[in-house]
Amino acid sequence: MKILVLGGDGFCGWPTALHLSRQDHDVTIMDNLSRRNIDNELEIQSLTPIRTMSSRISTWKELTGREIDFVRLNITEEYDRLLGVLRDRAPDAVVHFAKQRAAPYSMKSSWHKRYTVNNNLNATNNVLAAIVDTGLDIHLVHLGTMGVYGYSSVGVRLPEGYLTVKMTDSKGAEVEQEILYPANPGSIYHMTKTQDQLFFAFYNKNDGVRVTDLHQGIVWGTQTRETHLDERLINRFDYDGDYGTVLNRFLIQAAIGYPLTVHGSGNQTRAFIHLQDTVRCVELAIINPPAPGERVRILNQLTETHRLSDLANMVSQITGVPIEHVANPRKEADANDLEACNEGLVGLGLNPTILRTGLLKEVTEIARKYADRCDRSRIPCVSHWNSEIAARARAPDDVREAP
Ligand code: USQ
Repeated sequence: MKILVLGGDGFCGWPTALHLSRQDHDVTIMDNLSRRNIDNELEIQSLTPIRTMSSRISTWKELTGREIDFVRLNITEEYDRLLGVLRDRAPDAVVHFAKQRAAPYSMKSSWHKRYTVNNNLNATNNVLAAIVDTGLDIHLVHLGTMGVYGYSSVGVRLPEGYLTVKMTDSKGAEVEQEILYPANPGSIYHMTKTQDQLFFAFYNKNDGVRVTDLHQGIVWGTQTRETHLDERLINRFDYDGDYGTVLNRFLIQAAIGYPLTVHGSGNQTRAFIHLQDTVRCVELAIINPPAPGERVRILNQLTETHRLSDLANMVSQITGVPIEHVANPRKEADANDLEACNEGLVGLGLNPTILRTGLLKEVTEIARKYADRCDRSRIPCVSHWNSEIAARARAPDDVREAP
């Protein structure tokens, strides 16, 4: 198949592009390299030494003989070029990773809120409008988030995107309808993902665009079978307070002997998936597109759920590094239950990587190996969700609330 990977330079996009290329798909990456520019803005670097895009692509060709094309393009701002590339390549599928994907970054300031909204929403709308303009039947596979459902305990297994509701009509009869599960975002970033869902529903209803929206949990791990082939293909690893996600942060913290930073009680429960399973899920979504006329297909992309304190305990037991409960910089429930259906992707053939077996390998192969590139001063989370939380963080220790 011909596949365009938007955001193919990023943490999930790069390994996905390689995986699809290895499966003999004809892959083009489109990216504006914004993630590398954000590294410059934040004065931070990936723990792993990532190479330039041209070096990545030439290494891949040298090792496998396969070509990956690269188009440097900002899909939020360069609509005509985006449309031109879509017409020219006529892909069967477009995978859409091209987003500002960090919740703390999206909450840093009003500038970061506005950037995240402008960038993410216009990116999605432009891709959909361009697909319609081509007149081609292109399947859009989007990387959404489990965060669209929110993290309040509801006591039921979260469905895959849709919820059946019953209402009473004016004559007293019961009416049943299937609606998108009520959106409940916990950050500006997550809010853009909830709005993406409305774009998909509209373009699907109005123009018949075929869309698969993958509601992904928190990704852990760094390498996939393909990025592992050569150090020049290595994937990025973020550990800083803005871009590092929780389990990968615990892994590098353990590697450098930094007490594991559990926010608040640690009784928050979240969904997780290993990066190797991410790339497999995207492939499964591409090769099993929705039928023409089918509504937006929503699949929950997670393999496990864990309480953060259980995760921290697991890493602490493996490495002997202690846990520190720090004041939570986010406005989020201090404790929640989470159960979610993932039968869709399992039914298509996903065979999950289990966290307990992969953790130690990740600590030794990545975190310890590159520990000398870690800047300890960038570990604390300095993005506070609102002014009250920021003021509390600035207060002297003796008046600060215990977590
Ligand atoms: N947390 C800690 N300690 C830390 C960092 C985070 O306890 O050092 C906590 C946070 O307070 C939060 C949880 O860990 O309760 C998850 O935070 P995270 O930074 O790992 O993940 P999140 O901000 O939710 O976002 C990440 C990705 C995003 C993706 C999302 C999936 O950056 O792109 O959409 O995971 S999900 O969480 O399922 O919505």
